[in-house]
Amino acid sequence: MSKAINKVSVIGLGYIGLPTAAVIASRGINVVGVDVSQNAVDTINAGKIHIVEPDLDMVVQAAVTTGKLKATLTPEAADVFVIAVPTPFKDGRKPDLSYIQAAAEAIAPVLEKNNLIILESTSPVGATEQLAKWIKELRPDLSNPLDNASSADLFIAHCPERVLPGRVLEELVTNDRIIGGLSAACAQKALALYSVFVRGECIVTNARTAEMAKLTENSFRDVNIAFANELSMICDELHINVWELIKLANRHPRVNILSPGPGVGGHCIAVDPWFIVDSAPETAKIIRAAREINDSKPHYVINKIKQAADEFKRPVIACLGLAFKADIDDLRESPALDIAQQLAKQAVGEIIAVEPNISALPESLASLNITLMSLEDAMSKANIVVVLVDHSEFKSLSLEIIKNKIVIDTRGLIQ
Ligand code: SAJ
Repeated sequence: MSKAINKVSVIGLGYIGLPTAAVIASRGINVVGVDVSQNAVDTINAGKIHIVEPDLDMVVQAAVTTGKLKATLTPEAADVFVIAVPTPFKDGRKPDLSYIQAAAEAIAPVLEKNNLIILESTSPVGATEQLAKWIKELRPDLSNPLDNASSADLFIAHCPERVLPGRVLEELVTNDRIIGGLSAACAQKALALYSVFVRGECIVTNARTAEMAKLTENSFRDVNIAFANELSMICDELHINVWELIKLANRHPRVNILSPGPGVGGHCIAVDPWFIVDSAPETAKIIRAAREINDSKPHYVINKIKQAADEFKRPVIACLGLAFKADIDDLRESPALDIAQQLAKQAVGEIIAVEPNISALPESLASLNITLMSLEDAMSKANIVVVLVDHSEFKSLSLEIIKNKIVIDTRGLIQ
C-alpha cells in the first residue's frame, strides 16, 4: 500500500483552495498553500483570511497557529499537490486553462516520484489529460499515467469541488466526492487523501466522467433556473402570479420547480454550462438555450423598471440587494449589481442601492450616480422598489411600508 501522506501542497488559495488547505491541516497533515498574491500569502501567514466565508477565519487561524498551515509564493516538494485555481472563459466562451497550465509550470520543478497531483478546478472534459501532457513535457524524466497506467511515477486525478459558497466548511466534509483517476491506481491514491477529511462517500471513476459530472451538476441547476425564469416571463404575459403558480405546481409529488430571479450570478453556474456547449456545440441545445434565457433576464427586468419609471416625473428607484444571492456579500458576476449599474448608466431615475452586507459601494458603482442607503431611508424616499436579492433583512418589508409604491419583486419576497 502507498505510504502515508505527510505533506500536501494546495495551489491557489481562493474560495476553494484555502478552506481545503485549512481543513486538511486541521487533520494534522502539514499543508503548504501556494498563491501568486503576496497579500493572500501574508494575510494567511498572519492567521487571517482574505475572502469571506463563515467560520473560515477560525479554522485558518488554528491551522496557522499550530504550524500545520503556511502559505508561500513558490511551491516546495510535497506528497500531494491539489490544484484549485480559477477556470474562467475567454473570448467566444471558450474555457481558459491558462491558470492550470501556470500551476503545472509552478509545481513541475519540485515534483518527485510517487507524487499525486489532483485537479479540483471545474474543468472542461479532457483538462486532466491536458494537465498530464503539460507535466510530461515539463518533466519527461517522470513516467506519466497517460503512458503507463499501471506503474507510472506520477499519479494524476480530477476531483471537482462541489461546495456551496456560504456553507463551504460544512460541505467540504459532508458532501460526497467524485474521484476521477487517469488510471485506476491514480483514483485509489486520490481516495486516500479524501478519506482523511471527507465524511461523505467518495466514489471512484475516470477523469473524463468526473469532469463531466461537475459540469452536469451546475448545468442541471442552470437549466432548471432557466425553466423558472421562462415561466416568470410567460406568467407576466398571461397575468398570472408566477410564485403562486410554482407553489401550486410543486404540490405534485414529482414536480420541483426552482425560483425565478433577476438572472443567474456567481462564477460557476453562469460559466460551467458553456464548457459543455464548447465541447459539443451542435448537440448541447437545451444547455445553450438555458444559458441564453438566464443571461437575458437582467435586460427583461431593466425594461420592466423603465416602464414603471415612465409613470413618474422624477422616479426614485430603490434596488434592494446587490449580491449574487441571498445573505452573502459576494457581488461578483451579480445580476443585481448589473441591473443597478445599467439603471444608473441609462439615467432611468435617482438610483438608491440597499445592500446590508457591504459598507461601501464597489468601484464599478462608486463613480455612478448611485447612493448606498439603509432599507428604512430607502423606503422613505423611493417610489419604485425593486427586490433583486432575497436577503433576510428584506423579509421584514410589510405591505404597509410599500403600499403607495410600485414594487417589482424579482424574487417573490413580498407576497
Ligand atoms: N438562483 C436562482 N433561482 C434558484 C436558485 C438559484 O435564480 O432557484 C440563482 C442565485 O440567485 C444565484 C445563482 O442562481 O444568482 C447561483 O446560485 P446557487 O446557490 O444555485 O449556486 P452557487 O453558484 O452559489 O454554487 C453552485 C453550486 N452548484 C449546485 O448547486 C449544482 C455548488 O454546489 C457548486 O460547488 C458551485 O456552484 C461551484 O463552485 O461550482
